[in-house]
Amino acid sequence: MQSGEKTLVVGLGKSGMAVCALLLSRGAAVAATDLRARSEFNGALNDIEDAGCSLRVGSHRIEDFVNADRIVVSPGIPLDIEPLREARSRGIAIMGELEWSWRQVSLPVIAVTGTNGKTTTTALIGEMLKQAGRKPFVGGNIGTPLSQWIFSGEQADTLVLEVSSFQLDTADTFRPDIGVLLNVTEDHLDRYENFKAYTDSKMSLFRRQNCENFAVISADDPIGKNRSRQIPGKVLYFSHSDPVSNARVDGPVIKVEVPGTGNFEISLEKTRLPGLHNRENIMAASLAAACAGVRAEAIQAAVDGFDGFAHRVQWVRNWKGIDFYDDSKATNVGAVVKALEGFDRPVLLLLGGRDKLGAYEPLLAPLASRGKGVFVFGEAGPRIYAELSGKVPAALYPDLGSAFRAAVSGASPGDVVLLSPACASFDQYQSYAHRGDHFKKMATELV
Ligand code: UMA
Repeated sequence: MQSGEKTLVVGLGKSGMAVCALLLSRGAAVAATDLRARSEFNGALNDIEDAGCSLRVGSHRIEDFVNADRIVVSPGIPLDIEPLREARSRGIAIMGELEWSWRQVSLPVIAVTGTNGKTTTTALIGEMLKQAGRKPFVGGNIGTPLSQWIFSGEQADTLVLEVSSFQLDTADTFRPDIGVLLNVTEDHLDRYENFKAYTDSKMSLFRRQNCENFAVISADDPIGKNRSRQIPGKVLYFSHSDPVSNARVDGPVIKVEVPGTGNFEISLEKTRLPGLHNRENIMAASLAAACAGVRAEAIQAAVDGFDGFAHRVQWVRNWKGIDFYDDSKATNVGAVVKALEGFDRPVLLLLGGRDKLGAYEPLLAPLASRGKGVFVFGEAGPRIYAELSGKVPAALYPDLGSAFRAAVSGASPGDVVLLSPACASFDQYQSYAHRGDHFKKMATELV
């Protein structure tokens, strides 16, 4: 960055705030803009303003965008808003927080994307590296933006990053040494023109890779598998069933074969990560860690010791023989399919929230074998109900509370009551965590 150049930061959530703080600490000229009104920030703007950031809040103005030398956008900013289009037409460099911060560091990068499982897999890779005595930074879309970690001044020897499609859309030169694509199913169709555009975004993780880099792909995912031929790096596959994959489930173990590092087995006997989808996450993480030079003992120790995350098929309690699971993080249909496939008992499924406009029809197959009832709620309720009713037992409720009460009264000992909503939470909650906490509270208060 040349001195005197002005950077405009768009969006002042976690990503934008961290970019501003880092740039300001380096004495750069920084302007920032956010659609939220000043009063909504509750004083959070004070530090960057005191450090010299010039602010425009409450609206975006085209002149701020076209007067910048460079624009750093937060992942949640739609890339087709008028001021960005205008800046793009004038040749002003636009990049995302991930791209910008990646350019500031030179450390090996392991990047994980996919519609579902990213957070668990990213954290598990981090644990495997730690078990091997390494010092990874684990972050990105998982919670701590890379720029925030750089600003903190903490040390690391490897970056393990969860990467979203939104971040990839603005990451033109980002090149992970090891890239992991877990799966691609419908999501974010409210932001992408169609499923192909979303798929292209996910595949762009690999576009800058060279023949020295690794790509870890699911052989069971048709999108990843079919498009893996385009990947310039060394491709390693994981699979539940494909016998020639580099990692595959074989009874109670995962067999791993990575050229150059030898073959080993990882036992699944002690893992506390439930369900088939977590087998995939463990396989992908094991391959990525092995590519990074982690030995089998460290991988096994991480698999045995890892507890998983809140709101991801998290067991809440058993009440009168009924198990309650909180999977509020499942905000798309693919995640719900995977959650359902993890159960071999009758499931009463709580489904609904803010619609992301994908099809709900893929739920029918897993529901046919274990769906005891679907309790549909929230803004998306009527559309989901219209798609599923008549094909599976379904009923419509105004909110999660009433859907929950109906599910509990229909459940018997041995059943599972599962909140796995397939929708965003913002129609009735602040976040998926807020929604999951409400579910957990209702389940814990049952007497
Ligand atoms: N804003 C504008 N103009 C607009 C739209 C939004 O100014 O046109 C402002 C909003 O008023 C708000 C700010 O932009 O103040 C929000 O920016 P953001 O949505 O990028 O929020 P961050 O806090 O920076 O969070 C982002 C990721 N958010 C999204 O991708 C939507 C977080 O992922 C991520 O954890 C964080 O960076 C740190 O890397 C969340 C997410 O939902 C968890 N990700 C999606 C997913 O996982 O499916 C992709």
